Amino acid sequence: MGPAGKAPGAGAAVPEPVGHPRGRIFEDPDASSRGRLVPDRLPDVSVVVPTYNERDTLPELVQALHRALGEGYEVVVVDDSSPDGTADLARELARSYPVRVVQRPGRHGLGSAVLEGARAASGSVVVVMDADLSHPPDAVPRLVETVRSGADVAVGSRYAPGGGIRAWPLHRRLMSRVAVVLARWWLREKVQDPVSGFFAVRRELLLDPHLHGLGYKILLEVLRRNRGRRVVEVPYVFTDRRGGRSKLRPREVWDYLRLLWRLRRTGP
Ligand SMILES: Nc1nc2c(ncn2[C@@H]2O[C@H](COP(=O)(O)OP(=O)(O)O)[C@@H](O)[C@H]2O)c(=O)[nH]1
Ligand SMILES: [Mg+2]
Repeated sequence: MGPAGKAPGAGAAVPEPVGHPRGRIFEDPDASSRGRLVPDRLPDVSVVVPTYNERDTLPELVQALHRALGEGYEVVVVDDSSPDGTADLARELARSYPVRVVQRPGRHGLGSAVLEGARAASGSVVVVMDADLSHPPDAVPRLVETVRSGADVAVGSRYAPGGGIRAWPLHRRLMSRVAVVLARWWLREKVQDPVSGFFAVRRELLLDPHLHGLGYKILLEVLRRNRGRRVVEVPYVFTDRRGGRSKLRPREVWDYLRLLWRLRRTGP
């Protein structure tokens, strides 16, 4: 039994930033007094959004997620101390929306940001998406429902029937296709879009200590570690980013090849 007078939300103290292995979670200190961000129960859905210089689109993304999800959700922004001040902007958004910010001291990559976000998340379902509006916020409820109705992983899929890609430069389409072909051939992956950056998953699958989060394609690792579990593809149409610039560097391409190699060696 906990000590008396400590009911959740009752006279809660101003939340302190919570220490974290690499990042720190920042909560808006005013939020508790307004009650808005201290729901009676923890959110069931956590949308993890890794960011590096995404000021242009983050506010619109957060608003659209709010329209799509209404309540019972949180957005966990994992920012690698973007020079453009994305983390400060996210903290401002946290005054009006259920946004939490994990700020890491340097750039550590997308995959590891997703894992860090999942560790900080409260929801039993975690949705992962880009900040740049390439992944449609109004498709998030479908991904969540798919997991709620029994899937372990719901993959937002550009290559399943009904999915697609709009306004993406030819070289990006080609790179994406090659990445998919490699994963399906080298790892015998059955999913049609195993390199998607848009997916929902039961949170505990992302807490697996064997995931290393190398490079951009964390979904591929999750799929590899969870062979035999229920994976459902949910088609959606990807559109090119609506602001800012792609963070994909040659290094991420190299990391992808290393990841493929590693997964083949260590996988089931
Ligand atoms: N925290 C964090 N986020 C990153 C990093 N690299 C990319 N991102 C974010 O990951 C998402 C995907 O990156 P993006 O540039 O859109 O890649 P693209 O869609 O393949 O062109 C975006 O929201 C980026 O801001 C990183 O090193 N750290
Ligand atoms: Mg993107």
